[in-house]
Amino acid sequence: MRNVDLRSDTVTKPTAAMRQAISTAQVGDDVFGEDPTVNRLEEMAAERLGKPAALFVASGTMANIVCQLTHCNRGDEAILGDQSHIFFYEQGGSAALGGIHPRTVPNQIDGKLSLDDIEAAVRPDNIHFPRTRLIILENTHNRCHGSPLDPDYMHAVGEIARRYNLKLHVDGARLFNAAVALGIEPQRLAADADSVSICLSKGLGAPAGSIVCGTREFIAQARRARKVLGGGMRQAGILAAAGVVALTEMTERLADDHANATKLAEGLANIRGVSVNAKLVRTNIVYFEIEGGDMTPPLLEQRLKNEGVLLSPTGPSQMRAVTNYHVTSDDIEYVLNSFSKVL
Ligand code: TLP
Repeated sequence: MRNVDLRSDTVTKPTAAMRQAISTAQVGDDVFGEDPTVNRLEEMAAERLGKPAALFVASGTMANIVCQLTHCNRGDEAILGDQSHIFFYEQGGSAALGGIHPRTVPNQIDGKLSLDDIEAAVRPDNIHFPRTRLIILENTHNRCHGSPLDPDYMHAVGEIARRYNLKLHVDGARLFNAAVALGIEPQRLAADADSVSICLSKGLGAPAGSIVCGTREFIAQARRARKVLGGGMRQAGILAAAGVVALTEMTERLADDHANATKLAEGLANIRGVSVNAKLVRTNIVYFEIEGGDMTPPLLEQRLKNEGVLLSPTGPSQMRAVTNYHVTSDDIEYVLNSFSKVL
């Protein structure tokens, strides 16, 4: 029986080239700034994102909290989407650890926040109000069909941030997916951001790690935030070595994941009992609804598991499938056949 794991792109295992790079990595104490492989990865990432400096951190969640702690003081307010990963899936860490007040505005279906909503959420100076400090965008947007946000939109939000003297953070866990889908260099999507995070351990396949990019001053402060969170990782070059391979060898092939996701969505659209809008699928994430009958996401999850197909329930009638480099076009056909069989 096949094993097709579509629960997330986080399930990807390191490639042979990564394991090779790990085994020969030069390392040192990164808290002293002496790990040559971490330093190299940070330089590479900063260059790819068009920022002066970068910081290697343990995870996407750590990247986001490090950036928020660096931009905001306790009691400051951050404007972010009501479907954003930071608001939805990070335990309210910004409030719990940073005393940062989240001000949500609705995410549109394509992951954007309306410019009017953002502007209306900026607080005037008033003794009753928290101080608005930060705007946060997510690109691609996980819970909004993996939609890529385009550079014109990023720029328009950047203009609002500059007009009101706010900072802009971009949760770019899948920024390379966005760049590949839009056919542009990733730095165009980072140009308006004061900080941008990217994940190495999702579609890019590294075993762990994310990177934060920004100005030298910002990264110096972010390094302090990382340390207080317990993220000073010493001989982290062992992990960074895989990250170097991720950035050099694994970005362009994301187009294959996107093609497979489209194939999956188009195939699912023809299966009775499933509803999906294949036009919304532009990267590697497919959300679909289960319609009618007695079928529920946990039941379908179990039946597909019996066929060797893994995916995640994400709501009362919603499920998510995420393509990744272990999943071939042939696997997608197998998955579609499995759906037809069990539904
Ligand atoms: N997303 C995971 C789950 O947490 C939902 C997934 O399977 O998609 N930003 C975005 C946009 C993310 O999608 C994720 C992980 C993170 C941040 C956090 O990254 P990690 O898991 O490395 O802390």
